[in-house]
Amino acid sequence: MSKKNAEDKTSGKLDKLKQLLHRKAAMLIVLQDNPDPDSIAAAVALRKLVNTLAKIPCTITHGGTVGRGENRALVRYLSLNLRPCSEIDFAKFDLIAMVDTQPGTGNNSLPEDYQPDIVIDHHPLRKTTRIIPFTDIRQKYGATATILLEYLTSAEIGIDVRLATALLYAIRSDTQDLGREACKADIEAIGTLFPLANCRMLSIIQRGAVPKTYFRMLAEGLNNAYCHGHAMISRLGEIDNPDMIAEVADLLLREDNTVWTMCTGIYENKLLISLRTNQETRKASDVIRKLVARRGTGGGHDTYSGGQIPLGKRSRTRQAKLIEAIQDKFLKAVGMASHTPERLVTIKYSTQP
Ligand SMILES: [Mn+2]
Repeated sequence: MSKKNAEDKTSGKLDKLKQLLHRKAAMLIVLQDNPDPDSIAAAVALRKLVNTLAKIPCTITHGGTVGRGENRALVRYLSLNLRPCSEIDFAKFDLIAMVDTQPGTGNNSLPEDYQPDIVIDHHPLRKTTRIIPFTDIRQKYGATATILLEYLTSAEIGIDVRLATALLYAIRSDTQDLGREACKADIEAIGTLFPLANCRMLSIIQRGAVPKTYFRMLAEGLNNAYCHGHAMISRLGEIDNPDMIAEVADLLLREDNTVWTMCTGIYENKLLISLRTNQETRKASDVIRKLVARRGTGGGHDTYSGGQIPLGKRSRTRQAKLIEAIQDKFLKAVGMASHTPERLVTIKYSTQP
């Protein structure tokens, strides 16, 4: 989409959005579970848009937890009061919006009997999203934050330093500094946001403090990593920070010969799966759907995706069997099933303080 087309599209959508906001009293913004910087920033931008256009108060909610140290630092910096979905009376809101996720993906906690009025996202359009009154799905965009920035610009709404910092961080983190699935609009957005943002704060957020468990899980992730040809698999077992599997999958993908990574972990009685790839022949979003087929839900982008499988009453042994089965499926899907696994690192605990 050219810049002019994108601008026309956004301004048309903005008019439609204004109509939808007319005479509404309260909006609920639903994020993905365990929200990442893109969903957090997109929500804050939508809140700003809705507050300014129609003076409608907004509540932002999500399931799961904000796990990653960087994301917690971002939430603190924004003085954001994120509410857990379990505390929300959904019937109280006459408008429900979803950003950076869509209904029925399995990665958000909007109850099934509620439907959003607004969905703004950059994940592939889902069939169930088509019936939503207001949608803006731009799969080519590297971040939902970029879409929201276009709305703010189109509505001529000023962007304060906190919002600019959050949006900048969102785009940089979703696109890994424009190296992953970024389009021209993301590059332009970064150009707009850089002079407005607090880059010192951004650096503080990115190097945010992490608890000791972070290093324990990281060590476990490395210790459990096995190379199967060009694919690498690791598992974390029971985790208290669901973002950790994405972090390990990202880290392992940096290995010279690795083109696919998978990391799993168990959180709130669900098996969580993160996939990463740096090749272009198979999409990570297709592979994850194959892995979770009939068992759970999954989705994502060309090069990164995630899925979840409810564990129900499975015993430990059956949980381990499930993980084995998922790993086998993964290796088959990426053509690495015939390789003998090799440990990535052997940690010798010989050095004593
Ligand atoms: Mn995103």
